[in-house]
Amino acid sequence: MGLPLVRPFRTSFGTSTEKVCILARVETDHAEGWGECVADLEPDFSAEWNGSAWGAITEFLAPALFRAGDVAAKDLEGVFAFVRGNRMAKATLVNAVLDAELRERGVSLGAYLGAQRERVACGVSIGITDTTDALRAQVDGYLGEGYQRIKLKIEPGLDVERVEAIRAAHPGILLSVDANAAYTLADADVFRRLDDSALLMVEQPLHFEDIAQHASLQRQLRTDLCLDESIRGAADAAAAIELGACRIVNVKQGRVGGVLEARRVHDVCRDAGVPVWCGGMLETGIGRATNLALAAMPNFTLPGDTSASGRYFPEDLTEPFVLAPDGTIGVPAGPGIGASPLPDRLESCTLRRETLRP
Ligand code: NPG
Repeated sequence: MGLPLVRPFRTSFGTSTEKVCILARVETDHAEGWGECVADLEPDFSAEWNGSAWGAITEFLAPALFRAGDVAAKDLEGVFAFVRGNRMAKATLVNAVLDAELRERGVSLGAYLGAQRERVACGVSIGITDTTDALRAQVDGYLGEGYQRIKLKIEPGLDVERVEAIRAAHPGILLSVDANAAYTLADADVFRRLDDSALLMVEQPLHFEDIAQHASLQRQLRTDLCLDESIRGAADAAAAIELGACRIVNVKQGRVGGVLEARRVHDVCRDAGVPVWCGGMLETGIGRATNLALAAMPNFTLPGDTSASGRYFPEDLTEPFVLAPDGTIGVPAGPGIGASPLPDRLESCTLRRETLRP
């Protein structure tokens, strides 16, 4: 058993009841660093999953890191370039090595990335519920806690009416939907109907490889489309924007190969006048600390999915991240990601451990 979730999280591709992830702890002569892999138990959100990430790290990436010797984090992407894809696995080590480097220098990840705020605006992503009443109750609860934006997961058949019910109950809130690629262009009518609900955005309606189809759908809608799964890095972001496939981008550092590439995605979008926000993958406090630093960069102008620890876990792996009543969470100010696993907590939920040496 991994970390139990406070409630099951259902998306159009499946239901999660626990969090099981790989954590990399790198040790240098001077410091340790932590990186959390965002892959999950199954290859459903993306092609990567815990088994593939474990294999990529132990068989290819860690040996390449050791062969490279005294390598700086900024050069790691080059060291890993011989491995195609496997971005979640690469992100784990890039982030961990960068964390160690920054801890040694006494610099916070936020400062390193050019973060411009000490607190970030937080939204919450709500899984598909059995009933509309249950959804309304969850929305009310999260708004009461202060969350600044509500995102509803949708799937075919559980979309327009659900959204209309929430919009009717809360006319003024920032509201968005996320389809996790569950629709095709033949469903365009669903999204035309959603145009009347004044959504902040519709996230990833179509298959992740359907960039041209997203552009076609965007031309038919007033509501902004946002891409998540489709954006594997800065080049994808530039192409999607140029083709008119989206007007907003969800940046998940784990999905694009780590915080260094995430910064490039941020920059490409900023230069094109496209706002970004920080996505989430039900991360523990390690990944959450990383995301909070990223979300403090200037072009993260929309509230992200960086919710408080208590929204996910009865007990986090780190000291919990807490939402202030104004709907913000503080960016860790300590060196590196500014958070570490609580040793007893980590020990009690570790399922498998492997030590790799040069
Ligand atoms: O708050 O961390 C969070 C979850 C936000 O909805 C969320 N994540 O499709 O973006 C997503 C979804 C997700 C969760 C995807 C887990 C994959 C795994």
